[in-house]
Amino acid sequence: MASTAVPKHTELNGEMSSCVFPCKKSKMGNNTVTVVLGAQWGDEGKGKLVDLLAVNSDIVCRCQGGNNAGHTVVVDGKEFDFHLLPSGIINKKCKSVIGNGVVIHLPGLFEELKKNELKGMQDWQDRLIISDRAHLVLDLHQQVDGLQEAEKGKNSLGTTKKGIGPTYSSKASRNGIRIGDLLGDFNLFEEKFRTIAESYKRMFPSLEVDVDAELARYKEYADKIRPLVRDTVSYLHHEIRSGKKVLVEGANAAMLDIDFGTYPYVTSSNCSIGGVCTGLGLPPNVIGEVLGVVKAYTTRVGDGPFPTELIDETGKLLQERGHEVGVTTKRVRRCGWLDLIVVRYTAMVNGYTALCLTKMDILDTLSEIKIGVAYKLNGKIIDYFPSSMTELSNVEVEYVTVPGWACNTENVRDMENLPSQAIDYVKIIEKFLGIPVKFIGVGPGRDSIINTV
Ligand code: 2SA
Ligand code: GDP
Ligand code: MG
Repeated sequence: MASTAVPKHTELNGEMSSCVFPCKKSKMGNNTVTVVLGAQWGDEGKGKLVDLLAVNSDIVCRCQGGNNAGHTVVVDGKEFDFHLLPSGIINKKCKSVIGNGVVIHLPGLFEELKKNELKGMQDWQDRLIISDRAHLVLDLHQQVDGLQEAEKGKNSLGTTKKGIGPTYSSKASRNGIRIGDLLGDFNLFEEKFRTIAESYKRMFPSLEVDVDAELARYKEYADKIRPLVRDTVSYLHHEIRSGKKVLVEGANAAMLDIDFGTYPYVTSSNCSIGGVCTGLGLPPNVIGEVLGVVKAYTTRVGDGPFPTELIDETGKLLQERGHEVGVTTKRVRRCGWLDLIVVRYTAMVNGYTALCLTKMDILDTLSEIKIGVAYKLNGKIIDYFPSSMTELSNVEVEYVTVPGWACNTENVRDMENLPSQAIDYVKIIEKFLGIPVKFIGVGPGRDSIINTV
């Protein structure tokens, strides 16, 4: 396990050098940042782990995605769902950073803040920090998301229609509008807004945008958001230099990564380890622990190939027992057996130092459990993860079948009290991947976790 020792400020003589994590001699590459990443197709329970780790962190950051994400945290029986806000926001001791790689729908953000205020979240104004480099998701991006999906017809991707793809497209084509633009000269913001609206109108004549009304609305948002915005790159570097513990909350998951996921059935950001560096302006040498969150079975919401999918009674049982419904869109999630070929592939990309295995309790009623351990194509085992969706749709999965534990694990809090079959299930995963399982989730609440070390 990588060291989580924090460099002392004095070790850098307290100076702000031109390169903050500079050369080999620096003590700054001391792996002070812990990262939580989804190891499958999302909804593994990242929010719960982040909430748990936030207790020992000073800053929790989101680095990519937008309010397509839905992260659930359950504390004392009260459920919070976070979309744009880092799940650490309910922790009064933690600052929450929305980094440059995130795309922000301001109406959605303020709605989310209001909703959580009603649930008892207080003083978030003192804790929330937003990057001036983050891009804005406009309502028109959300409309375009819906129009593009409708245009694709039966080939639609099953997006959340939160405008994520169109916003990252605007960013990549350099028409995007950043938070900093909104807070600068409003005339320039207006010019950018009109340009982007006209350009999308040309592509989608049915698009409805009341530009003047939108501009008036954004003027108000600018005033509301101004106190929260800063350059988060220098902020984070400064805080890390002064010994603060940073936790990064990945959104979506590696199989939805724009490069490594099941393209085109992916989201539009890098939801794997690279997105942590680019979405926060952190160099790789500050990253220590990389915790992969793995659901004890597999789920997927949206379209695209899913080799271990169960379209039968067992799939239905997992869906129902696991309450597998999208946190953002309320879509029913597809369910299947744990696919270790998927997790091994994402482990290669992300370099997990340890795993958090969630939702073990959902398997409690099964007498037999299958685990996908190899893919075959044309009768032969393949040693790579297919990039072609045609190939992935045609793989035949080889399973190992293990006995279930057929008893309730919800109240188990240590390894010794887990049924032997459940321990064996964990061991198979550890052995196959060569990565230790550090946490095991046995319920949605903050306390429903087994710390294996
Ligand atoms: P998008 O909207 O462009 O990012 O959609 C592209 C694909 O990414 C999938 N996606 C997700 N998959 C799992 N969970 C996500 N968050 C919500 C949740 C999803 C929901 O926590 O349940 O409520 O439906 C998420 N966000 C994006 C999406 O399904 C597309 O396959
Ligand atoms: P995320 O997007 O990865 O944060 O996950 P979601 O919040 O979308 O979905 C995970 C769901 O499983 C949420 O409803 C959590 O409250 C719940 N959950 C997380 N861990 C566990 C667990 O170990 N057991 C059970 N039963 N539920 C869990
Ligand atoms: Mg989710």
